[in-house]
Amino acid sequence: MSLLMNYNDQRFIKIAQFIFEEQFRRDPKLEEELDDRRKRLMYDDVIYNISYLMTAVHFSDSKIFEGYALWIYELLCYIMKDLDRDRIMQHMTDHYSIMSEILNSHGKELLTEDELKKVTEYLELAVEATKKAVTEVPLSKLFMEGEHFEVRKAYLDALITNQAGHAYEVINNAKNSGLPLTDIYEEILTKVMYEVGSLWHQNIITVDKEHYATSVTQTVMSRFYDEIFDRPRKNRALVSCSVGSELHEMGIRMLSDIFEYNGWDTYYLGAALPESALLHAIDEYKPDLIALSVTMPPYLPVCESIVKAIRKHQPDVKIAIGGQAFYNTDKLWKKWDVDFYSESSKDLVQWADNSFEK
Ligand code: B12
Repeated sequence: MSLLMNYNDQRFIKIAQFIFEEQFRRDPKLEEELDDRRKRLMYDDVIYNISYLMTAVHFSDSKIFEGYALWIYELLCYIMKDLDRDRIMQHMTDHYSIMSEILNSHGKELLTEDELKKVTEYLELAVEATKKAVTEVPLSKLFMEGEHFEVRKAYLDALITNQAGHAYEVINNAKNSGLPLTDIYEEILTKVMYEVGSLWHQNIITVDKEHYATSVTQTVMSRFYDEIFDRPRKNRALVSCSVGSELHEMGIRMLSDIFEYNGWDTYYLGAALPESALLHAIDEYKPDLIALSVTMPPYLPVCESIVKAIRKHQPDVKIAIGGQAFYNTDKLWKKWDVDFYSESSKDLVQWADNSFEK
């Protein structure tokens, strides 16, 4: 076992160099992702990685290297916040595969056949452990509590690992198992999107991953449309939108879908709708109910002014407000001339169905 912890052994350094160069040769993207400082650190890491592997082989204890593989993976995720967890997993699993190939081809004089067998086996175990670690992110209480945790976790994992097709499959299976649309929207998609926001906030996932999760979820929602628009009508109309320069519109879109599914004719007008356009839509669609959504607190004053404008324009129309901007207020909605506020879309549908019963 000549390689054991002997950092100055020239044969050891040569193997580390081979591994390092081979990884750059196979993956040209690394040149963009790693500046000179990161390259130096990576080179040092190659040497550490081999020494940990050799320690595991020395004691015939695969756990020594597996534990190290998880430790180094989390460390790299922490120090390379600009890279996705999925991408760092790729770095490391490629690295272990290259290590295995090179040790098996260039390490024959240094290691016995039995040791090389262990090298191969332990590196494969490290690949598997690192792949699994991608989705092992800290989860909030809100996410873990309540029914359907398994579905939420499976959907979140699919988003984190860029598997849009699988994400859709998870939701489709939930639907086929009888989960109502409202539960899928509120208990799964909403809570997963909150978790995505929280992971972004903690710098655990990148901005592009958050955008990816958003676009996959929007596509998943659109796949319900055949059913949503094919339900008995109630001859009631809803106009809904987000106000101000608010770009968050998935919540109000979910609300609108739930109303449509419940037999209402919905006019969902998207994000950042100006006041004049909303008043025009009210004249055109003559809704029974208007639902306004605010996520970012700085748009609350715009919402307040829109509520006043609607009241002046159409005193009889019912107005409901909601969205996360109200969560951290001292019941702000009570001070406005609105008919309904809730944190949940489901509550509004129930209230509306009762209020407008003929
Ligand atoms: C996706 C997302 C985006 C997307 C939005 C895309 C889209 N098409 O909607 C984009 C990338 C555009 C975005 C941008 C930004 N975002 Co953003 N975003 C999110 C994220 C991850 C998910 C939002 C979402 O869809 N949630 C799921 C929906 C279903 O939930 P919901 O809106 O709350 O709706 C539910 C209920 O509130 C209710 N409801 C909603 N409306 C109404 C209305 C009525 C009448 C009723 C009864 C009920 C109701 O029903 C819904 C269903 O249950 C959240 C995280 C989070 N906590 O939500 C951050 C989050 C909202 N974003 C945040 C931030 C900071 C930003 C940016 C400032 C980031 C930046 N630096 O650029 C910008 C601001 C852009 C802008 N001007 O609005 C912060 C807000 C922090 C704060 N409190 O101020 C959050 C909380 C992330 C975080 N954890 O820090 N974001």
